[in-house]
Amino acid sequence: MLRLFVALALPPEIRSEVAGLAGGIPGAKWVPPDNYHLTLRFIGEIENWRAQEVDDALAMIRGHAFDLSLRGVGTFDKAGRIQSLWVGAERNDTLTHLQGKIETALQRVGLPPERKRFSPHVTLARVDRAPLDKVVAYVQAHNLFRATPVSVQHFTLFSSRLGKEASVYTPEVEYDLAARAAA
Ligand code: 3AM
Repeated sequence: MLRLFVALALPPEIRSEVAGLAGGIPGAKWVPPDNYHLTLRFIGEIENWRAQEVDDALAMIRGHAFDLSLRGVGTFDKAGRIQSLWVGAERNDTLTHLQGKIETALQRVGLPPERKRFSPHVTLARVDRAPLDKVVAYVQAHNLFRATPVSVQHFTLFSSRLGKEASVYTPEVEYDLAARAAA
């Protein structure tokens, strides 16, 4: 069995820009910068033969390169309780389109549809144990964050091993995106 997800890896320069945001909330569990990624589709535990089908399906996707601009911070909550803190991504039709193609490809090989609406983000921290007022103040203070735009030329199938401290994510396969035509 493999635990898999499809995501955009982030280049080291962007990881260090984002890492500059970490800190300042007592009780927060910050994601190690090596683990930063933008999830396109969480797959979960699947059999190896099915993982092969997933890989084949992803390899058929014809997507286009695009510029990714990370900006702003926000939170996700569960049952009214704030769970995670993230950096958002500027709206980008090429990214949305790519995510849609991945979703369609994975449903075609028999994975159940993702029910959650795609909300592109890079998780910064788990904050379920942090005081709410501190998280709110943090979001207000960092709302204007903007990273240098980065050119995305592939997407990646990652495997994930759950660790005690942090999960270990391993890029298994990279799928190239076609270069944009010169303007
Ligand atoms: O991209 P983020 O950090 O929001 O939380 C996990 C992480 O999300 C999420 O998949 C990404 C890579 O691990 N994840 C983990 N378990 C999940 C599950 N059961 C899940 N997403 C949905 N359902």
